[in-house]
Amino acid sequence: MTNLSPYGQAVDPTVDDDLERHGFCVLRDIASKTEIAEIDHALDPRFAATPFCQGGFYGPRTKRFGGLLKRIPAVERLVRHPAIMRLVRLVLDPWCDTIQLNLTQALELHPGATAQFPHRDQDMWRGPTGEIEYLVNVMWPISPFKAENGATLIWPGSHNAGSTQDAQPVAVEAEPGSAIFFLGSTLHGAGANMTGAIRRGIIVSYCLGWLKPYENQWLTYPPDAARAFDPELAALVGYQQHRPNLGNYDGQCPSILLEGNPPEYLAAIDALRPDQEGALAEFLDQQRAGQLPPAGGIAEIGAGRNKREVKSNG
Ligand SMILES: O=C(O)CCC(=O)C(=O)O
Repeated sequence: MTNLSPYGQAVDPTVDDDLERHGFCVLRDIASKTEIAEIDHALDPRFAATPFCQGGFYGPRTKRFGGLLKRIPAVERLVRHPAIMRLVRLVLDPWCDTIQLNLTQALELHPGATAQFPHRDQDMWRGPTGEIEYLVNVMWPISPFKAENGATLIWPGSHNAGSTQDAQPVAVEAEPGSAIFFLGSTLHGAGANMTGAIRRGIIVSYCLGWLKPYENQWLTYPPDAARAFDPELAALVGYQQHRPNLGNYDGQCPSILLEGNPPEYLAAIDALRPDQEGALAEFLDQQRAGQLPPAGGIAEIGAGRNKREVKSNG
């Protein structure tokens, strides 16, 4: 069966295979060139007013700014593109209850920019590596990405705990309307811009809902900004709980802040996963029947998917 995205294009089945084998894939022509040209135009005034970055990682010949959803509303179409969201969920869903937006950033690589320090984006968190994918990244070329103007360099096979010894990067060339999708564990960096023209792109990244995102989404989109968002977009920028109860506001889902001023006194309400609801119901039944579990029993709530035994101190 052909899987059609709402853009009316068939979803290319080879992308999943590329992503698994090489740690990246390119989704060609999934947005219209007109749509990208409009976004490009909308970026002009802000780039003109934005100073160059400071520091060797960002690069002194680059310009960047975030918060794209409040600055250029059309970026929502890229952020929530169905073909992208399908892949995001495929990679991240096994490790979390909800996914969240990690970053939206517009980036210009000016003539003379040197190649960026190769890095893995997930290294900003200090968790175990080689087991979990914490993040996925999407680079949307706004100008054509060519080897000469600094197309993103990716080390194929460097994902998970892949070795990079003797490995060579590939310059991922792509046209506006295509998306370069890579894992948080994939080694990459911007190439050198050896042309006389600016290379422009938009980075959108998504991470596990229980992590601190790179761009502070709640400050970038406070309730006054997020109120105008579609509820699914608001959830993506953090107005949702990650069960159990993570990211609550006075014990409730933070989306209550989008409905106006919440009452001063709120009842905290459990937000638990079904498996936790089940364990809790069993516990409460036992409690009601006077069969309290012995001290040192199994604590299910808050133990995540991998149940952990909690030792009693008593
Ligand atoms: O501009 C690019 O091609 C990659 C940028 C990047 O990886 C970064 O800024 O962390």
